[in-house]
Amino acid sequence: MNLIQATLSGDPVPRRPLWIMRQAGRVLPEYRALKEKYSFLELSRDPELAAEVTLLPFRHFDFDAAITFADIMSPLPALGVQLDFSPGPVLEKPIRSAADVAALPEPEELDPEQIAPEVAATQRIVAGELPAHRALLGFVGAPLTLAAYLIQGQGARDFPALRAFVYSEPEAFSELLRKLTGLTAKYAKSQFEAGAEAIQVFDSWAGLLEVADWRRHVRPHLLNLLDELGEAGVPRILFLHSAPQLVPSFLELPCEVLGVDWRTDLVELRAQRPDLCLQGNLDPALLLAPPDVVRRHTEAFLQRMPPRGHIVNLGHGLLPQTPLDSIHAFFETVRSEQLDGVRTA
Ligand code: 1CP
Repeated sequence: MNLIQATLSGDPVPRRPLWIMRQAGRVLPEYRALKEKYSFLELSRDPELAAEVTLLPFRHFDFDAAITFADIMSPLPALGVQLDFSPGPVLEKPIRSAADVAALPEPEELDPEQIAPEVAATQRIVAGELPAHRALLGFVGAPLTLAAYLIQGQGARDFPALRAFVYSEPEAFSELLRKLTGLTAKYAKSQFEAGAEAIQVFDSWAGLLEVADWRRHVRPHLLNLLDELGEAGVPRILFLHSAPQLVPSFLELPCEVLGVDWRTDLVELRAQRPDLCLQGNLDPALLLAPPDVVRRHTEAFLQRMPPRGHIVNLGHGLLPQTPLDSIHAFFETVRSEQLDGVRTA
């Protein structure tokens, strides 16, 4: 059993598990070298290459988990959506009307083997190569976060096109989230079957709507997704970013692990929910500071945050310009902690 599994099941661990969001990508010199030869789509659609990128971080750091190299938008071609990356996702034709939503296929019509089959293929390769002490994680985008890119057409500050769509076409918005939920549930289950030991649900843009609108339009679909994964026995890591107003609501959603960004006090969250595994959550920008500053803040964080049921991570993905020296300082500080026999849940 690896440390992530032990933490999830409440077994004693010698230290807290550690992985970092975006550990496989742009901070690594080997990744940047591959990007000279291949586009993101070429890398992510070739299972051999994607498996190689998934494993690249281990040349530098003995993390406790591998995160599959893919993108939250990877399953969308199964809905007939054409995508490019520059560097973030860009849609040829954003979804802007009820008719656009109606034209998307029903989830029941989707063959799971046709939803980003390269991702399961990547995971089968990685699962065969990963030593048993490391966990393989899969991931999906949460329905709202996927809808944000689909409607806006690309990343944007606060996604105004998405918010306008919720006001002008609330029923079509709900239909869109229903279809994305069906797609995402099938896709997550196929990753689990291919060897992913847990699935992280990235709700990177969870906080775009006011709380009442989120409750009415978004929560039911997110709950359906989490319930469906729970029924299939898929361990769920639910991550929300940029949504401090929703942390209390997310605490009530069914998941095995809740991950939050750096704006939320993880120690307070632990006090509220002693039973739930928590993931995170130092500020990724801390790793732009000199290594001794990284070390000092990481030590202080570990001292404040009780170790039981804690998976160490940053509060969001590594920033592209993060120096490897700072990742080393973070990694070494977390790894040097010794917790003989602490029960983790
Ligand atoms: O370690 C890894 O890099 C793991 C693989 C991974 C993951 C987990 C990639 C590769 N993307 C993601 C998830 C992802 N993609 C999220 C959720 C996590 C988060 O909030 O950061 C989101 C919001 C995206 C969308 C996306 N894809 C962006 C952000 C764009 C924006 O303006 O909002 C970007 C830049 C991409 C492209 C992408 N995906 C992954 C990489 C390495 C890249 C960069 C491509 C390149 O190298 O040119």
